[in-house]
Amino acid sequence: MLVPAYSGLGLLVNRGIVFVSDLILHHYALSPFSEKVRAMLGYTNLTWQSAITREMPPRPVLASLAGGYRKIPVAQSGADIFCDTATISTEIAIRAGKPELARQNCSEEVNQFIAYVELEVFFASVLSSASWALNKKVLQTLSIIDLFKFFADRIRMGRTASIPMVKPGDAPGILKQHLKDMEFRLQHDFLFGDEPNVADFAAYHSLWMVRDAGEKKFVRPYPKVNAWMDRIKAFGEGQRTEITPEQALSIAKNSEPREITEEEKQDELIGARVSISPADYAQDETLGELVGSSANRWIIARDDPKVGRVHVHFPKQGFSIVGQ
Ligand SMILES: N[C@@H](CCC(=O)N[C@@H](CS)C(=O)NCC(=O)O)C(=O)O
Repeated sequence: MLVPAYSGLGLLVNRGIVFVSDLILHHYALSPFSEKVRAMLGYTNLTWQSAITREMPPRPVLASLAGGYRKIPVAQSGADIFCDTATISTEIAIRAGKPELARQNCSEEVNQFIAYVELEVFFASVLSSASWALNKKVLQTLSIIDLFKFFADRIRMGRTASIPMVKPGDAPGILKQHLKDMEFRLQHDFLFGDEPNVADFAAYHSLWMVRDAGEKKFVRPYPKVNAWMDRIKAFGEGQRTEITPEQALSIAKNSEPREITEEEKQDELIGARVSISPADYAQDETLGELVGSSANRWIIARDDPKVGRVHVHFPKQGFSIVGQ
């Protein structure tokens, strides 16, 4: 059965109902944070359009849509562009009628857990997933030369980070401690109960990188973690259709950004030229005019010769804003 998103039927989401959504996801296969979103789209059984992007810049289409922001994934709905999985999750939560998929609707404990698994555990997992199996997968889309450029890019990203990065020698220890902790935590089907919330997807993608993408054995001794991962994997990735990045660009060009509410116009910086950037790593800035601000997000308007006006949404948490 097909029902439009926003219909209010979101509460009835189950395996049999497909929710039609307008979301486009700019992503690549081996991106763990993209896997987090794909798994959420699977759980909510939303329709979505997939625009595959390169594993590293230059990404000209994304530069037109999101400005300097360089992390992946980026989501899009017409001329609205969503940076960071925090804002993307909120968009999914709204469309699916599942508020527990947005971190601002979850407890402090859940938020602290997410902060830990998405920084320290994420980097420990990426470092621990290095393997020939992973290289072979990467080489399906990158040439050998690009593979070296990819490593150089990621080393540069680590060196310019403003947070202490996990040292390669510490990574396996951090990962093993996390796995023990997860095995202990998993007293129900999901981390915080019988239904998943955003924390499950936040914890899943790093371990997916280790177990499924890197094919490393770290997760093997933990039966509850394996069973939990299999449950999330079984959600699939929703109803996906492929489009090219250029098609996504023309969708943005032929759309108007959604209206900014009166409530979102109350910030004293509204109307100012600002730059917004992640505060942790890959801190490349996006410039524009601040047009909206709410408890959890900033929205800036930018004009690009290829797409015209777009609104770019950023979470407040983990990002910094500077007036120009
Ligand atoms: N806080 C970001 C983290 C995103 C992130 O680190 N993504 C990785 C890929 S999984 C990335 O952007 N790596 C650099 C790149 O792909 O250019 C989010 O939640 O979206």
